[in-house]
Amino acid sequence: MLPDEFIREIERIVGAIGIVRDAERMQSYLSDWRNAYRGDAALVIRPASTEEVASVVRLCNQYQVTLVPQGGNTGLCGGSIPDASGTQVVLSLTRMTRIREVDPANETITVEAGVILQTLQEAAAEAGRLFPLALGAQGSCTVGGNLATNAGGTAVLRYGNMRDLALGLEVVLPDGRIWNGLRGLRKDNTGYDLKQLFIGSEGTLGVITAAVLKLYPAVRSTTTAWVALPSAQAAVELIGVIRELCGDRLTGFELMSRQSVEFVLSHVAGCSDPFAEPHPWYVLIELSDTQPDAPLNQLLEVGIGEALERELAIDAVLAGSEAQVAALWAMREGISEAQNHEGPSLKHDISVPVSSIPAFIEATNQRLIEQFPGVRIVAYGHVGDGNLHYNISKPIGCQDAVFKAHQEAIMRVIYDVTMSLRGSISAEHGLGQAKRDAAKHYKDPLELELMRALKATFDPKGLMNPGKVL
Ligand code: FAD
Ligand code: 2HG
Ligand code: ZN
Repeated sequence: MLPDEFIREIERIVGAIGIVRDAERMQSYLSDWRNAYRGDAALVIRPASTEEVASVVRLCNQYQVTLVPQGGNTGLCGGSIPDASGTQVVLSLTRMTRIREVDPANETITVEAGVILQTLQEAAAEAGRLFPLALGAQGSCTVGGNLATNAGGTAVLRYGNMRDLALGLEVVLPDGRIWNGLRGLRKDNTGYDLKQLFIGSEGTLGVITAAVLKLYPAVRSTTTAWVALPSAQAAVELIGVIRELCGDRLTGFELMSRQSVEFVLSHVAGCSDPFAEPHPWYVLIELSDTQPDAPLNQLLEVGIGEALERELAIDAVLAGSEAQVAALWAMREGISEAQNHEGPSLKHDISVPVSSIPAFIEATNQRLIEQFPGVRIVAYGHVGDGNLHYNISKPIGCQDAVFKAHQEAIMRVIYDVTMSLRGSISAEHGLGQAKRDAAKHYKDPLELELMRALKATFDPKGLMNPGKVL
């Protein structure tokens, strides 16, 4: 129970509009979109400015109340969900939605943490620029959440992840002080790069309230192809072919197993297989250019022609209209949702060197099929970044509880192979609560020790998102 005077003081800071106490209205803040994580909270606080965030955090520090920062609540590791105690406070940034500045000459945009990613993309487009982060949840995830998880998505290959796109941050520290690091500099070698500590820290070091982000020239032509492949090895070789031919115009290269596509075909309305026959693997390739009439179709046709000749590809279609482009991306972006219809999915967001993707798939598939007959392997993702979503659905007819009992053992197989290939157990989704214990097991003890030391320096009372990451 929070003391009455604490609640009165919070209400004085954010007003009645900035507080949610009603049990029903609180529900959407207490579980994630898959309903995989559920918690409880004493209060949801929704400040509207950096000053309000600072006053709230200062008060929480004074009363030793623990805080869970939350943006669009689309994270996949339960990082934005409070624990079950009912004593934590959810700090929602969704009312901080100002675009503070667009500076086209500096190619930057300064936005508050609650700005929805899609709104940011639209604001950049209005200024004749591109903000390149793109992911399936872009209609509801926020810039603060993107930064706090160092989100990746489908254009990392060309533009990098959120870490590469941020030039400056404004952060409310766990004691309520405001760090104004909103510098739009591409060069700044004045010691440690503090913003990088907050990026990817999943709300455990402070509350990100605003950021200066990089803009890029607007894209004026794109071409998109859906290619059927005989193997994951072919995908890795095909990236090389396309890259050599197209250089930086290669913007997206997304791999999907047949199982992934089958789930989409079964569950996502309006999707249809571009080919008459099923194939083991598919890639969605996107090229883009800043010139309106760049010869992207011809380039991609040459690349695919070479791939067909070398038997790296079996078949291919180039999208002939905006509607076809959207339909192909809908197949790719629909996998997450489609898999939810098949019961609980065990998510493993791994990365290995791109060259090791085939070895990873071969070794893991083999071990899983041997040890857990019937499991359905839904492997897909950003193969150009060496990042696979190696998700597992239960065998047909298996009870959820029976399947979930194998969760730990399945995870061990996947992460053991990942680590044997010098990979990572979280490529882009973070650790949250989902992978905190696995990180303890798989991360270098020295790295964990340094992380704990940083946490103790920034947040000595352990008030910021406890139980997440560490
Ligand atoms: P939340 O879920 O609200 O929070 C995520 C974490 O950040 C939590 O730990 C929270 O405490 C912290 N946090 C949030 N805001 C702040 C803040 N202002 N200050 C400090 N900490 C904060 N991710 C990818 O990387 N690539 C993808 O391709 C991708 N695709 C997705 C597709 C779907 C359909 C879905 C549902 C998710 C996908 N994600 C992807 C997951 C991704 O992490 C989130 O979509 C997004 O980056 C999180 O933003 P959010 O605002 O929803 O954050
Ligand atoms: C994607 O690339 C997202 O589609 C979601 O990162 C992955 O749901 C998943 O496992
Ligand atoms: Zn992804």
